[in-house]
Amino acid sequence: MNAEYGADQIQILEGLEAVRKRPGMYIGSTSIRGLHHLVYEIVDNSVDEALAGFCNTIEVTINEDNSITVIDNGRGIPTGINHKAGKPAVEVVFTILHAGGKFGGGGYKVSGGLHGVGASVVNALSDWLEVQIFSEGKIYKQRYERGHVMYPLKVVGECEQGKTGTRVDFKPDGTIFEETVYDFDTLKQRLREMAFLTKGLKIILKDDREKDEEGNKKPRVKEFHYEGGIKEFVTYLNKSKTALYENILYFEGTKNGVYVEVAFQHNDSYTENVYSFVNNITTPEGGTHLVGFRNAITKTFNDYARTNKILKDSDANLSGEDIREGLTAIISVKIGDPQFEGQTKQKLGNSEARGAVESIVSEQLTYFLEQNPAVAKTICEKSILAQRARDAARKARDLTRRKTALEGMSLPGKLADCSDKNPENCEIYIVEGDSAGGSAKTARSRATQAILPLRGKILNVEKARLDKILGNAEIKAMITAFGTGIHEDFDISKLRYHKIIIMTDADVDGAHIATLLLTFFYRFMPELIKQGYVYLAQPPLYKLEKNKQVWYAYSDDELAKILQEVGRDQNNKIQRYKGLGEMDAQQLWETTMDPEKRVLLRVMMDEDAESELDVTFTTLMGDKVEPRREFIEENAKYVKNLDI
Ligand code: TSJ
Repeated sequence: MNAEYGADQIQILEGLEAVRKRPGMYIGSTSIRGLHHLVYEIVDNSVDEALAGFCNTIEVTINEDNSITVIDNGRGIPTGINHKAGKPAVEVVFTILHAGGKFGGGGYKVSGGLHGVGASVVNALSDWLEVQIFSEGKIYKQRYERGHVMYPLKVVGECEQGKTGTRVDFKPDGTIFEETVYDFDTLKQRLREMAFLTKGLKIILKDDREKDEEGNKKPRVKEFHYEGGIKEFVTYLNKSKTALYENILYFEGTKNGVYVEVAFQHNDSYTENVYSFVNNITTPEGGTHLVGFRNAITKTFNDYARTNKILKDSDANLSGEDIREGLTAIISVKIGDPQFEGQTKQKLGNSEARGAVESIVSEQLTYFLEQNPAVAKTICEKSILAQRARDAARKARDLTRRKTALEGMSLPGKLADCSDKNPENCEIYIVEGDSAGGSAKTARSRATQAILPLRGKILNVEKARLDKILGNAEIKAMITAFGTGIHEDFDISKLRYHKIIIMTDADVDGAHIATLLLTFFYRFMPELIKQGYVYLAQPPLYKLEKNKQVWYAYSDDELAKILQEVGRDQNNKIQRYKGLGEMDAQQLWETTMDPEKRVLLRVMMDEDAESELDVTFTTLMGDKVEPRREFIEENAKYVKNLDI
């Protein structure tokens, strides 16, 4: 290390030490989610380069040792001396907190979202990190270990004259992250989203850990490249649904310094699927851009319906909700100085974004509707049907509300409730079928375990309107048992059980019922899943008996292991459980319900790529066979546990 590095170094190390001391403050968490965020932080820089118009390909590789390589073909991080810091700009980027993008010429810098961090944070939280820059026929390189510079930036070789770009390799620090194994699908989903949001950009994801049957390296590769950008995003989200018209409505423009892009299409379902983004970062709590979009479509469709006598003078206005029934939409804005608000800083606050989205969408949508009267009519008629159903649903809901108020919250008759009244201690088993429900009632620990048996298949909420859903007995039973209410009435503090456990047969029908239940929770009480209250019970697949001893196996692998241990001979009896009903109460308790012995799977969702969850549900639950076949084919090879 040469003398120039001395003085500055002290201050720099203090900066990055702060990151290592409180990693959660900079990367959100040190869980598997934070581990994946490291990749997004690096890739964001390459996406910025693409947005500035200098890069069209990004390659991300998961290496065999779970280190990550990101390569782009942009201009390369500047290697010249940054005069303020007295060292190469690239070193500033990696060693000074929050330095990303504040150097060099007036490139269009739009990143800076949720955590507002960057390359230096990734560096601080990596065992080692290497950066290479390809520029003017040379390859520059610098290496860091846990944020410390190992040597000054140096030229390590030559490349073709015209080649430019940046390569970063890093290995997350195993003493900081709880988990260090990358999940291909998690990266795949977020990178696909990034590609949709940046039209023309090609993102390649490679997994170098994959082997073929003989154990030879056989990388898994996925490529995302959408010339249509968010228009193709909407097509993708609707692929398992039936669109109401062919067009994807697409509007774009810049106003008040805000670049606005919106794409949407209606399908024949009853759910609203609107995703909003700011600078390519998802805003799950919405914000001003979403409000602007909603205002614009509500006003424009009502104006159109009045002018064209689709709504008569005596008819009430269509509500925003009516117009958004079955709507799939992407709202993407790019803004220089995004302000995030709300509890989790996931809500856009800039007021200029509301006006920009509202005026661009109103103006261009009005024109579109005039040019496409058939599409306009289809949407208005669908909205009017939704309006009527909403009136019916309100009556149904008022009735249930009044009932609960009058009868003081009467619990469903089929529920065998637990005696403990502290929700933290309580769990509810949602059990497939009355017979298994009976065994579970006998087996349970009465103080803390409640049992709610459900009869047969439950209603697919993807395919029914609210009034019908709220009239369904099984759904009503769950809503009253949980105590939280639904949708805008939902109140997590009223939850009566802190574990909601789905217990179904370990077969295809059981998996289907579990998916139907998860779909219901996701659509009506998503916080239950987001906050980790929902679990899947794991009943055993096999029972093995030998010399009056009993073993249970929860997978084929486990059965093979047990057989190896106890020896395979005539007198051992293997029983394949086809359903929960084949177990008596004692067996059900021992294998599936005893908190000391059971295995529960907690249902989690990837909040960094929420749109994918909808695609998974609708692909699995929808009418279209082809997308479902594709999904299963693509995932069967890799998925052992189909988590959502
Ligand atoms: F910062 C980083 F390490 F996270 C990172 C940055 C990682 C990767 C894989 C790529 C990049 C990156 C940065 N790719 N491209 C750029 N571009 C610039 O930093 C750059 C180049 C030239 C100019 C200029 O004004 O001439 C400005 C910028 C911001």
